[in-house]
Amino acid sequence: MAYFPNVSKITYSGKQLKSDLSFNHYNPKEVVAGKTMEEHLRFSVAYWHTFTEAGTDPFGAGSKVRPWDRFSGMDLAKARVEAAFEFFEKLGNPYFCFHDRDIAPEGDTLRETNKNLDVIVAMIKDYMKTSKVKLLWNTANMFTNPRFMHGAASSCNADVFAYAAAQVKKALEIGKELGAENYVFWGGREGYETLLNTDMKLEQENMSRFFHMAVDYAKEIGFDAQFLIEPKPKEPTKHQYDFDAATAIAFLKTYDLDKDFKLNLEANHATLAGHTFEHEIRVARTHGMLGSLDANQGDPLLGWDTDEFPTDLYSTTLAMYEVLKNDGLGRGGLNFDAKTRRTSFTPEDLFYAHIAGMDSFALGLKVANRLIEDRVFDDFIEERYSSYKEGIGADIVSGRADFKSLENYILDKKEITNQSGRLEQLKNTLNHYIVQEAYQGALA
Ligand code: XLS
Ligand code: CA
Ligand code: CA
Repeated sequence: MAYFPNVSKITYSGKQLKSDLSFNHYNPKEVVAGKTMEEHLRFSVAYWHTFTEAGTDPFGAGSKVRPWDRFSGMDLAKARVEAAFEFFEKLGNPYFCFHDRDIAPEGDTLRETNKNLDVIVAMIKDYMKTSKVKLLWNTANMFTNPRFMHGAASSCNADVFAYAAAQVKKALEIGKELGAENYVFWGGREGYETLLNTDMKLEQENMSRFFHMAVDYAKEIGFDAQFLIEPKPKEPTKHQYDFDAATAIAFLKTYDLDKDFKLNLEANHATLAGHTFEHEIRVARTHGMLGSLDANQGDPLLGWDTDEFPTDLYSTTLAMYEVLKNDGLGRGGLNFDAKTRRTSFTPEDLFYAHIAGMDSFALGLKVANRLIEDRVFDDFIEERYSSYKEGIGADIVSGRADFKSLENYILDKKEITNQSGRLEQLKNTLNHYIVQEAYQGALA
């Protein structure tokens, strides 16, 4: 059955200024810095936004036209799998991601819910035999059902902790069954609204207990996915425990989990935390904790998680700059945790949106590679810190210096000379690189 009859296989066309149902920059087999674009970018489609999201907002009912919506219950779940694999085939994304509750409806008990999951997981496994698409990561939704109102692993209610544990146990088994390369923990409601009713220490300790149990169980069943924590500062709770990359890393180190986890970083979560996407990626990569990326963007005029498709070339370029400097994403990928706007309601919009995201990251990759090849920032930064290469600077870096030797060195020095940081000049250079690459892409 064709759920997207108006769309055929998306291919690279180049040359086009006006975007259509083809790629202008994403050319999967094109080699950049020794690897194909497909290998660098490892694009993934998010099941929830693409196959279950209806376009509701606090003021209105769903607006999205989805051909599978004529079904309900398990039939709907099955129709979504059919639609998903038709979509993957046409878009050519190498990966996808899902929450347990995206793919199958809940039953009256966890046992019934798990039975529903078994049916759909078997169906997905079957499709994966003939499809090229692989599972980048799966995760457990422990935030939609009202039972998680106080959190999951951080809930004040031990029964909820037990429920969450059983749910993740099943999700790990599913990840193993489908060969997931990573497993994500986003703490949907792991946070608090007010300290007046919260035992923060116990909640955080319980979260760490939960993560250790997950690591142990994955080892027990031989599920070797990379575990990832996804930071987010707020929404739905007012304060989320995994606030940002630095907070999540401190948590992981405090509770002796940093060897078993890396981070899944999302652009919109970065900006909600008051950071740029590239800041979060830089923090993770300097700690060796960069796992995977949720590729989207927020709206600078709105203070919430809008999950827009990424089209901001500065953000995609600087994100890919960090990724290249990290020597790639390893087992991670670029997952479009993004939804079409409420007004972009047709099935075809799902393709236009993914094409926009893929082209934006492909262009970002090309620009980032040229910036690195030409050592645009590297040379500048090297020069900027050159005072640490010799003399007193070299003593500081090597550990030879102490407060007394530093005082001795500086006490009678009459003048200190600084160099300009050349911020505006560097930004203008970045503009030139983006524009030139975009122009070449349009003419390719
Ligand atoms: C929500 C999160 C969520 C995670 C997976 O804001 O981005 O979608 O990526 O649970
Ligand atoms: Ca996300
Ligand atoms: Ca988000």
